[in-house]
Amino acid sequence: MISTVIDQSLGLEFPIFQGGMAWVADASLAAGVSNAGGLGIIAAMNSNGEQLREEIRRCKELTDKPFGVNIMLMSPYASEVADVVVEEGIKIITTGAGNPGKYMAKWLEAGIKVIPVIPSVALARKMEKSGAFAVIAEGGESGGHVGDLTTMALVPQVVDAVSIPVIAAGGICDGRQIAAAFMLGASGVQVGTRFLVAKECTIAQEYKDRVIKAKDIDTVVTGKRLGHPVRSIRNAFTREYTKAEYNASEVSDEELEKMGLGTVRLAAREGDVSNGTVLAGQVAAMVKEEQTAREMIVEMFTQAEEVLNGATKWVK
Ligand code: TUI
Repeated sequence: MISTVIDQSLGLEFPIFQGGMAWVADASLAAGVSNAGGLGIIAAMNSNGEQLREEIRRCKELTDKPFGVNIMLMSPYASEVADVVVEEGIKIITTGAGNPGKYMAKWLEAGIKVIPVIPSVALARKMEKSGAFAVIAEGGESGGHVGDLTTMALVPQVVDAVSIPVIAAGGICDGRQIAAAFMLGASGVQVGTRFLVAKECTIAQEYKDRVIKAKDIDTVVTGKRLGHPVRSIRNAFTREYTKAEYNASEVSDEELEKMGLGTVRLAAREGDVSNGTVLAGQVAAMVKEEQTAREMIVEMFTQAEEVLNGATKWVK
């Protein structure tokens, strides 16, 4: 059995979080992961306050286990949903794509454990000072909005810099990668891409099929010019977007911004995996089959235990 401060303090069976994926992480997936012994997380990303409230209530019907809410700080609804989580008695919040500093006092006062995603040591330190319970150090292997550093380089640097627990994210989808994250000093892991093909995940079948078909070099990063780089699976949309992105004289920032609007929803909800943005991490190629969240988590942690138990084989 693998047990750390993360599962012990959050009331989980396994120290694993499900990433708060935009247009993906709804009550069905979050409850599925929580019922499987991990921490399911609802993405507030695409919701206004009332839509999030409804999703939280749906999740409460589907599980009596702890679950969290991820707040994407670039969302136009961030301040509205920041209040709804307090009103609905959410106990664990993760944040992404920004600094949650201005909401911290309110959340801490409500007794919420705040666990920000951070792409750098500086932000990890800042979050520790503001009262974060833990941080999620996310490397650029991950899908969606990415920082520059890799998980391998970022996690040990963050572990050295802060005294709160560190959860590793980016490039993790099997037990070897979980074991490696623990070796780097992490106390838990966050997994996104593998859960895209969970049975409980409600995205379009075409999206799941595209992830399962992906090869090692199939993900690309777009959006650097606008300051929010995003990793997704290469397709007609990323080819068009990249052409526009590197053609600054003919395509303005506003036009570029417009090109990306609605494309994550188009892929995830309508299954248009050619013209939509198929957000996924570099481990997409390792994701081979649809399984229940429970099957995935048990398989990952059984393998992590085997790997960790054999970890001294090179030590003479
Ligand atoms: O947030 C994510 N992943 C996401 S958000 C998202 S929605 C979106 N869609 C299109 C364009 C942009 C976003 C899809 N995937 N992961 C967590 C994460 N947070 N990665 C990197 C960061 C981050 C970056 C900068 C966190 C804090 C930060 O702080 C800058 C500052 O304000 O100091």
